[in-house]
Amino acid sequence: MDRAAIVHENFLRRVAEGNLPKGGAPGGPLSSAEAVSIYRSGCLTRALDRTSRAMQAAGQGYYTIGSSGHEGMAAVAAALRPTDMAFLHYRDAAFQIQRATQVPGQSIAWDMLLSFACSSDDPISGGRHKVLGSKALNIPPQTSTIASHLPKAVGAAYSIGLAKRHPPEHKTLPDEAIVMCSFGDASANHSTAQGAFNAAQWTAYQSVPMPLLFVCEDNGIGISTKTPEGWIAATFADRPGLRYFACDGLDIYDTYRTAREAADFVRKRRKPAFLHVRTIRLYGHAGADMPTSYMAREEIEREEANDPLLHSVRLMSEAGALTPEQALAIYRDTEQRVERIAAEAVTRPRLKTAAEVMEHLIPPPRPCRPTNGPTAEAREQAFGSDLKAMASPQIMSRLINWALTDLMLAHGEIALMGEDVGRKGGVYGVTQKLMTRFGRSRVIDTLLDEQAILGLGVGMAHNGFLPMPEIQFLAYLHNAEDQLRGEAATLPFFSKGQFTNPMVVRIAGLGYQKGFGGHFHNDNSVAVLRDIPGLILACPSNGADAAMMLRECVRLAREEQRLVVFLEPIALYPMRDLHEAGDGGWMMHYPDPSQHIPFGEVGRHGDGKDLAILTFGNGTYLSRQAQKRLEDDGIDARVIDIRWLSPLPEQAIVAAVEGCRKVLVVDETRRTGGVAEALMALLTERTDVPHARLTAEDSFIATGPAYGATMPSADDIVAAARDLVRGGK
Ligand SMILES: Cc1ncc(C[n+]2csc(CCOP(=O)(O)OP(=O)(O)O)c2C)c(N)n1
Ligand SMILES: [Mg+2]
Repeated sequence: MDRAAIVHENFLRRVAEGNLPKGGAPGGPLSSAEAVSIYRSGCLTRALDRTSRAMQAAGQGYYTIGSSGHEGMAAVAAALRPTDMAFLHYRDAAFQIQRATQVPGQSIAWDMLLSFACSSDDPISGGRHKVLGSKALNIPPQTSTIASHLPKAVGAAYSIGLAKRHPPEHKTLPDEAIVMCSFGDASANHSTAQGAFNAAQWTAYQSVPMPLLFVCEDNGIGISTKTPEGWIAATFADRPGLRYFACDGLDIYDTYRTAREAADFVRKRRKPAFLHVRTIRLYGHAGADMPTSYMAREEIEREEANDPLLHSVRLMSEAGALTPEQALAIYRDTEQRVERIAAEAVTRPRLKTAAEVMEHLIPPPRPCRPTNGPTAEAREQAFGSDLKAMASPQIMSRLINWALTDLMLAHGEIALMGEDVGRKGGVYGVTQKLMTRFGRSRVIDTLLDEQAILGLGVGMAHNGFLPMPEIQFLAYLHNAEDQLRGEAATLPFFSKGQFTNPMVVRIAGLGYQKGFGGHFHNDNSVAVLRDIPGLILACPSNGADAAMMLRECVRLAREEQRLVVFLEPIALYPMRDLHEAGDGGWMMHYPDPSQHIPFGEVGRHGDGKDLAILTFGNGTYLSRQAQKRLEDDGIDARVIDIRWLSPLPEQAIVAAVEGCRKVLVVDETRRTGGVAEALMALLTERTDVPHARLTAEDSFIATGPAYGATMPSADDIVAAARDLVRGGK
């Protein structure tokens, strides 16, 4: 017999015999009605676990990670409000079921069974993934990546205080709400989790509001690896800025009382707390896992003897809330009800085609209040003497700074966050004066942790803000990349677009800083960003474009709820001249705030027909230099700045090279996995024009005199263009 069946039989037998496990007396504020409600949620959790296994065995269900042993989480839900956003551990069916009792109009068993069946009727993911989650219950769906939801829980908690002072148009959380996130004991060790605890503590330590309840469900094991005895208490009981609470998760009275205390502490003091719920895991990690292969049978049976539902039956009986006979009847009724509903759920439609699966990769647009932009007085006050400087052309970093200023004036929901973005104004001065202009709560000097920075953005977006996190250098995105790849980008997919985290992530990157910094300050690889479904990657090549593209990126995030990465070529921030010293050819006038470059529109310089140079970023700058030299050679070239690196503006690119005899792709990213691969494929598939590419080597970047040796230079472009045009290839 499998362990799920054994636990079930034990329950029936022991309740009938009155052979219930010993434990403390029921105590605390839990009312009888509430205890019964929590017990019902536990029974439903148990029945769903068993049914999910039966469905899988019948080839009709696809998910068996259970919540059995963790039924006490229903008592945690009862201690919270449904408006407290909850980022849940995958074992928290009981939490979600109990929360459903707090919100009218829910059909939780039906909803969960639809998700086990991967039916397209599943209200949270539409059959895309088995996730807990519900819009009505304020439970955003989670990925399977353990702990990756904790950084955004910190962000969502931070957002509540800020939203009280600067309410964003799309605010979702009430001022008195708190945020809850839960995770397992093994997950608590993950560096992502540790980063989130630290970020919450670091924030609270400075007396900044951080109403966040961490809930650790300690069943003593992660798949097959035991957590050292006492480890969670030893490492969390005494951390600065984090109040520790502990309860017995097998006892719904104790769990409810302690969770109430913890929630009250967080709600009143606006400080984070850590609730340690000691629990057990019944029948292994998931359906396919055989705990007997790594645990002694006696140990497994000892745990099974401590079934939390048996504890609840005893406790409720002692409290006079419910007799064991009544408890047994509820258990049986629930089983039968779930079986009936499951029989119906498996008949519901499932996703079939790629188009159906992909329907929600891109979030839906949302209505936004129209804005006429800032008043002249507001601009005068914010810009001060910069207004005069607008009369003359400026370098790119300054134009981005002005664009950010205008955008922040126009949209109160924009907040910037990153390392050194505030007081210092960024490593390259791009965010200078913004903290003075908009205050510390909208221009946030964060701690040094990229996961925390992106998590802050994702979480704040859950509460209606339009975050613009900054990653100081492209190479430092990689340690935190999952916050974009696994978390932010998947959210609309997992939730049918019901939850979104629109934001514009600014990243300073790419190479060509003359001899400064070496590889980590000149990272020239964007492959990790280009294959993320739904993510928009923009890369300007000059200041005027940067300002107009940034406005479009903010519009895309604000109105279309898109996840956008704005890649700023560092080497072009201070660039003044184009062809010769003093020509000022790369300085631009600040475009009027009404001007945008629409998503997918490419830039074009010249309309020569001998050659089209297809490029972006620094490549545009170098190709413009090459273009002039080629002209002297009698080669008439046009330079096309593709601007949008993902998704590629395919139509616009094909149109822009039309009528040209040859196309040269100039790509400063690596030969392998670089943008040129996609451009070459596009030209092959969609045009008859002969084409070639000039790319960076598959190398890291050197510091010192060889800084540019592995990337295309203007000389290289000229040589490659001559070869291509004259070689008749
Ligand atoms: C980042 C990451 N690494 C590995 C896994 C595979 N994995 C799934 S659950 C799990 C164990 C988690 O144990 P714990 O946090 O104690 O939760 P429990 O399952 O015991 O409730 C592991 C290693 C994962 N999902 N995510
Ligand atoms: Mg565990």
